Amino acid sequence: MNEMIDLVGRKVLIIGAGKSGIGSACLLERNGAIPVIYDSNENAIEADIRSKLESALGKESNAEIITGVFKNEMTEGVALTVLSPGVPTDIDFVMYIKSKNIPVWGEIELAYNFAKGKVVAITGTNGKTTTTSLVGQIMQEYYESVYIVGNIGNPYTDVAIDMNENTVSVAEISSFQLETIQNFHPVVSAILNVTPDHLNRHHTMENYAAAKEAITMNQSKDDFCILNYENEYTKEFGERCPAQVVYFSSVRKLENGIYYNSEDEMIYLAENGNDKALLNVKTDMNLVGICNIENVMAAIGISMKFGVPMENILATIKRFVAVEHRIEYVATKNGVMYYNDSKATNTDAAIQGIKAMDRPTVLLAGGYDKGSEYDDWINCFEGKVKKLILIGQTREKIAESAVRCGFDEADIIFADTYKEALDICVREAANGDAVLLSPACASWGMFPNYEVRGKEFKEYVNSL
Ligand code: UMA
Repeated sequence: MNEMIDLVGRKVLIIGAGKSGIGSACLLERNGAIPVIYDSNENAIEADIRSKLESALGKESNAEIITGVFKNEMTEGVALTVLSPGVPTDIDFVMYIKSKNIPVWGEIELAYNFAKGKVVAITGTNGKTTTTSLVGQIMQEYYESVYIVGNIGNPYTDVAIDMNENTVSVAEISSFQLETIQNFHPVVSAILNVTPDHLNRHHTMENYAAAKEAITMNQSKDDFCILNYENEYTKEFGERCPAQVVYFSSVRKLENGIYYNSEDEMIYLAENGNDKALLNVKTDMNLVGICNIENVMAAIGISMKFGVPMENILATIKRFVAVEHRIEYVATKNGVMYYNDSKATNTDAAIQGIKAMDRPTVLLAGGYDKGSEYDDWINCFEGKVKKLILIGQTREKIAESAVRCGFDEADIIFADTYKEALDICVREAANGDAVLLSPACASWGMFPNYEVRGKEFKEYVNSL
């Protein structure tokens, strides 16, 4: 607990009544503070928020709940404000709270002040969820008390008070969450990559990069930071990072660090020019694509520096399967490898899916029309897509875009139902090919959500 602020019997203003806000309110109430939950959504219903809170708390709550327009008097007697990650730090009422010298923490900072044990924290524009899941599994298979928390969808505040001195917290931390930390101090951190994203919130690339960099702000040379040598930003940051840096590279041999050699498809650990082969990316990993080779290298760096023996790290990597619905390998049937990338509900995500394929691919795509443009995605096919099977509302639009980008019209097939599309995929795929479900569209209209779309794909493949 932060000794500067005694919260027992004090009011704490929590902004946002989503997962983080409810987690924060429970943690505070369990520790004797009086939560005041404020949500600026005018349509938010106080009774619904109370019911979510009380079911999480397991008893009646003393919290005050306020929705709609912010009123300055809400800050009277408030000892601390806790922001949910989705609340911008520069909006008027937050600026007002700061002007009253009321400390403003994020949900991560609040949890950290109650948590025990050690933290490893992972950020980056892409790959954080896979890397966090993999590091989480490596830690869970080696240590007794491990929690996987943060942006991955499990609020850190939900579990902070269950921890002990030996707990390891593996935290996925977004740039939003990093804007509001103060004492948060991971012993090992990682910034996987920084490319333009969330600029509506951070306004400039510099601000966005600075938010990511903040993951190291309480680190010293006793700590470690794992960085991508092939990302312009993270490479440069390594030169001024306060922690000891371990680089990974998917492109070149490093003198010190972890690198991938595409010639023999092996990942190496280099220490002062001495290289040790760790694993083969084709036979020792169930994840595909350069992005996942990078995620695995980062996970090796994080776990190794935290103290997990290399043989344990490698054993878990061999067992680890992809996060469900993200370029998830399903099975090989009649020599055809099937991948479920149903979570690719937009073209950016679908680009990662197709890039991960290393063989002729029958691509199943299409779905609900969100008004997206498809050219950038189609231009990433790079001759790998041998047939494009299209379903849903967007099938004509995708086909038009494909033909415009030079894809052969004869290789586009429309299906009216999902079952028909799956049958066509099986028919069109030959020994040595891949079938990839990576729709680049939301599932609505044909499915309630992308999970159902992915599960039906897997059921179909497994029944072949
Ligand atoms: N709200 C306000 N005022 C505002 C903005 C929001 O009152 O100005 C209210 C909304 O009306 C809503 C609540 O705040 O009731 C939502 O809070 P939130 O957006 O912070 O969402 P949570 O449910 O608390 O979920 C958050 C993360 N969401 C965001 O960062 C937007 C989740 O990441 C995270 O899993 C969760 O905390 C647990 O830590 C999601 C995400 O999209 C998955 N993250 C982004 C990403 O991955 O790219 C950063």
